[in-house]
Amino acid sequence: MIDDTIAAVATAVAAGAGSVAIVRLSGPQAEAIGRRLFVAPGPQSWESHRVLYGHVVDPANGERVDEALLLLMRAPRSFTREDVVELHCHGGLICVQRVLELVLAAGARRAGAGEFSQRAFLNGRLDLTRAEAVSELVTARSRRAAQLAMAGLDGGLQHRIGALRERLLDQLAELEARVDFEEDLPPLDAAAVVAELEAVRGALLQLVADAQRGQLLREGLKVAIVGRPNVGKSSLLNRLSRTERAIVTDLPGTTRDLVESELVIQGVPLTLLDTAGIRATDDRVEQLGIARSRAALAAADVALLLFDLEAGWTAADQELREQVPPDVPLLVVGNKADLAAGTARAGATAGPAHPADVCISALSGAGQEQLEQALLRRCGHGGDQGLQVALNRRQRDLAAAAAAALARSLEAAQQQLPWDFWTIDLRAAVRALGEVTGEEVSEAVLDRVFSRFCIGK
Ligand SMILES: Nc1nc2c(ncn2[C@@H]2O[C@H](COP(=O)(O)OP(=O)(O)OP(=O)(O)O)[C@@H](O)[C@H]2O)c(=O)[nH]1
Ligand SMILES: [Mg+2]
Repeated sequence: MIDDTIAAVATAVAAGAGSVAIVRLSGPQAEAIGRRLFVAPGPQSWESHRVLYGHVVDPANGERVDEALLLLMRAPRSFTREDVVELHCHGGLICVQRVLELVLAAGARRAGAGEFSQRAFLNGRLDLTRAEAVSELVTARSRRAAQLAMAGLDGGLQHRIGALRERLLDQLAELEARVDFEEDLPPLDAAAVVAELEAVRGALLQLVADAQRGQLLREGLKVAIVGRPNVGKSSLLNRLSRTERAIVTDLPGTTRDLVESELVIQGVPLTLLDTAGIRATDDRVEQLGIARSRAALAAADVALLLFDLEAGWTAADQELREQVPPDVPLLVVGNKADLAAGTARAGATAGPAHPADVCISALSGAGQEQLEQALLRRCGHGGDQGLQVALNRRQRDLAAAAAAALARSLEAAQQQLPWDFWTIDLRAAVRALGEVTGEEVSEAVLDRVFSRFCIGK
């Protein structure tokens, strides 16, 4: 039983930003604390789901701390299914922090990360997949990621995983009955059980594969732009991100540090990294920058190797290409197509003289669209048509574990082992799926899941 009242600022907090900020309380004392701190003039009554107008007042000295609205939502008709009070204060930093301090002084406890959602889950308002979807919706970096989160919030994941788990439970019940009462029951159609386990395993493997695409939409990818000095890496970063983030000059060795820029291409969030041009140099600062370039290359999800089409594909470019770690997908891009003759037109791919996957001009923008397409393809993004729900990492690992357990169960079937050998792994699969939705989940796991949420959610 939860008997304390938690409070936190539920909106983003920044100096001078946002005209309204919300302090949210949840728990048995929420209304009492609200009544202590909030003075509503005139004949306004404290009804559930009604907005009151008034002031937050410091009970110690009667000082008006903020002009605010108060929204009372009595249990169980609230996000947490507890009594909830929201104080809609003025935004920024000062007012809202003072209001929160008063709320804490009046007996509420500062909420931990994800604690409101955790209560909503514990009180049966949300299953675990929906609670996670709330967090994903808040942190979505692209429109598609937000759409997937909304699908999760609508229960798309819970239904799918729940239905697969039910099917396994049906088979488990049949098998376990045979373990105990084989002679009293009609014989079991082993082939039908195997077919059903295969079907569920197939559906799980499909969900795991789709998770990869969802991951991309959700978390985005780190793309490191590398190449020799002066080939136009910084110009390309500026072009793709439509900013003047990086300094561009005609001097080789301009960029010394990593420059990061976030962008969204066709709904996929990407983090672009501009790096120092790689070459042999005696300049100490440049050497340090180049070390960072190499580290960025090693940590990238995709490497974009840029070279100068006017100068052509040189031995130094080839050397760099060989330094790209074999596990980092590579896109070779020829730049300065406006200066190059012949086949190196913007948008064109490899010609006899160069191995470019695509040619562009960072200066004019020609070939940009082809580059973006090629980049998404290299990221493994084959379009997201048909993707309605996507598991997050935690859910994907559990679905994969369930599929693996089913494979072991099917192996026991193939070897015609007794029923109880089938059930061991089948039970493990059921448990893993129960952990996805939260039906079978330990407190430690729950704490880990919710601690990734932001405060106030
Ligand atoms: N004509 C032409 N010039 C370009 C193009 N892209 C970049 N440049 C020029 O090439 C020079 C170098 O560009 P940067 O973007 O600074 O090159 P960089 O690869 O970041 O260079 P470092 O930071 O020194 O490694 C600048 O004078 C740019 O204006 C292009 O597509 N066409
Ligand atoms: Mg540069």
